Amino acid sequence: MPVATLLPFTATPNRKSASPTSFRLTEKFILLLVFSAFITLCFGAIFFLPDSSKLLSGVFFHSSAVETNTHTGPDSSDAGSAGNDDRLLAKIKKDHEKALLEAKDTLQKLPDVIQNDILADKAKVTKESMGKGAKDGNNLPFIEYHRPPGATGLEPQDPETRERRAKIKEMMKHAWDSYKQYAWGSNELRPVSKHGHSSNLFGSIKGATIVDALDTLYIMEMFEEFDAATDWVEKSLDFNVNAEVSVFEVNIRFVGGLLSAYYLSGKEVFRRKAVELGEKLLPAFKTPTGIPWALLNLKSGIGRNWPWASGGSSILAEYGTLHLEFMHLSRLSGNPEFAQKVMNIRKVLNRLEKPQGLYPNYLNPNSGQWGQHHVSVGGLGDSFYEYLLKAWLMSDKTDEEGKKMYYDALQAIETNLMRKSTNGLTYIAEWKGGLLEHKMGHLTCFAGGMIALGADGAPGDKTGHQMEQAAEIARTCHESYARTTLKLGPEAFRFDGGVEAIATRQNEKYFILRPEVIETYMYMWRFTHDPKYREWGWEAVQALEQHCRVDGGYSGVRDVYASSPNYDDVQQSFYLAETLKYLYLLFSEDDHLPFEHWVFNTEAHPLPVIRKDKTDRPNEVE
Ligand code: DMJ
Repeated sequence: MPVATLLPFTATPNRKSASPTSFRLTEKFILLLVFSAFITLCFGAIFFLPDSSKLLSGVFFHSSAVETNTHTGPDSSDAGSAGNDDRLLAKIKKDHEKALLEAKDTLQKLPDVIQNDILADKAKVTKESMGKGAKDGNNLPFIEYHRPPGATGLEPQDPETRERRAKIKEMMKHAWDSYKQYAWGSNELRPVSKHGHSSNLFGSIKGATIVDALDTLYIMEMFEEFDAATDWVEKSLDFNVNAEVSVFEVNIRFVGGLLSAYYLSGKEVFRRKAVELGEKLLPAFKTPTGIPWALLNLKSGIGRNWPWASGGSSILAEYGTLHLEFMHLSRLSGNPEFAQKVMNIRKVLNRLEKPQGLYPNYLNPNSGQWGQHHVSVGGLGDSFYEYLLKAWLMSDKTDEEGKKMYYDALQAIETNLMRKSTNGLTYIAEWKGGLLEHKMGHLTCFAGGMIALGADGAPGDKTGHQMEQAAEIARTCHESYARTTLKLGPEAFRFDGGVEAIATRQNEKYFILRPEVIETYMYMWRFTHDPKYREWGWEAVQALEQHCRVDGGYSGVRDVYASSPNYDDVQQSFYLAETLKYLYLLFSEDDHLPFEHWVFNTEAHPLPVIRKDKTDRPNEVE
């Protein structure tokens, strides 16, 4: 059969048109068969198209790329369009393959590596935003604020404790109102002569009491006072001063106070001010070793050390007490420089040989060598050890280096400095070039609380042993109060010449409203719930009320062995920041500023634990 007979629509020379009526039945059947096969083929083709939304969008819809190419330029000819389509398809295919390869790579990575990649990308973005002008604390990266748990606490169940706690709040009100009335805006109050007082530790920065007291006002729920203090910070706290300040004091009181106020209240002004001040402190690190100067002119950025410090040395307790605040400054500003500076201090220390494993109090920032070999857990050394332990706790126990440095140092202290008196009082002596001076400072009494706080993580099976040491130090420090006439502790007490826990030198008999003994009671109470710690705290409250309270606030006294107080006429800012705060917490429930969420800086300013698994929310702890 010729093909022509099978194709009725094929024109033949002799036939002008072909009418369906003229087909035979078999022809009609073949025609129907061919037609339905054609329809089936077209319809089926749709299902064999590639399964890609990208490709489909190019086929069924006009993507913007297709649109652009078909309407512009010399390529809009038919031939050009065809070339364009090929290039487009090739590009789409390439992108598709690249995306598949990346996804495959990602799937093969460990979760940790993926997490690190995310962190690196985030740091890059933050750094770029910092580069766009976040240098003055005014242009900080956005942070969603989440208040950590326990910022305020419930009333204690027990009526006596409730009453005592209310009494401490009343004391805070008296201290604050007096400052407000007689010294508002000055650094501290002279409660007897009733006017302002400024120590040169803060240069011409003003308002130390306001910034130091902010968090105490907040946790005691004195919100009206807190708002007045916030208003002052907003309008009057000024760091643009041409004056020399103590880097350590400004850091622990101002930076620490502002950071705590931010974490408790969420008010941006505190974050901004803390970062602004932190930036101003950075030039202190411009030394050959990166060990910071003790003193810094905030305007010129020129630093120097205390003239009395062994051969121009920096002081262990000063350069070693920046870590907690600077880690938080990096988290809140997105600027890694703060953290880098304090991590470098550790590097320098870890390269040095330590006599008997001990850290001398003096280190030369130019040579990187120790100065005089004087070791103390009191003044000049104290909070360095505290910050090693707390750096580990604040890092959610990830800072293994801080942990190791702390427990190694504590072991060396136990071996070389800790002693028991004839009548069984444990004390921590001072070490001068291998010789012991059997004296313990009021400042050293914080060590009871520190050792208790670290006991749980102690290596080996030393937890119980360290808790005992902490309890013994608390007892010794209580004795130093109990053996005075005013029932307040002397600045330093001795264990030689036939005395135990008593000050023998006139210039060591004063009490300046310091917190360390009460701080240790507070930690011991939280860890043991032994009622004696609350009783000892209450004894101190009664002595403060009887001998330090005056009409215009609270004053230190010159001699705790005298029969009546001789006032020094200073209400220290740390009385509001630390002494009254630790007393209040001693009579509060444990879920108020709980230790698993908060770490106190050395001025008792609470800073939240930085959770290792909450990388995107620096101030959220739960
Ligand atoms: C406070 O400023 C801090 O506790 C510091 O670490 C040492 N001493 C005073 C209070 O005594």
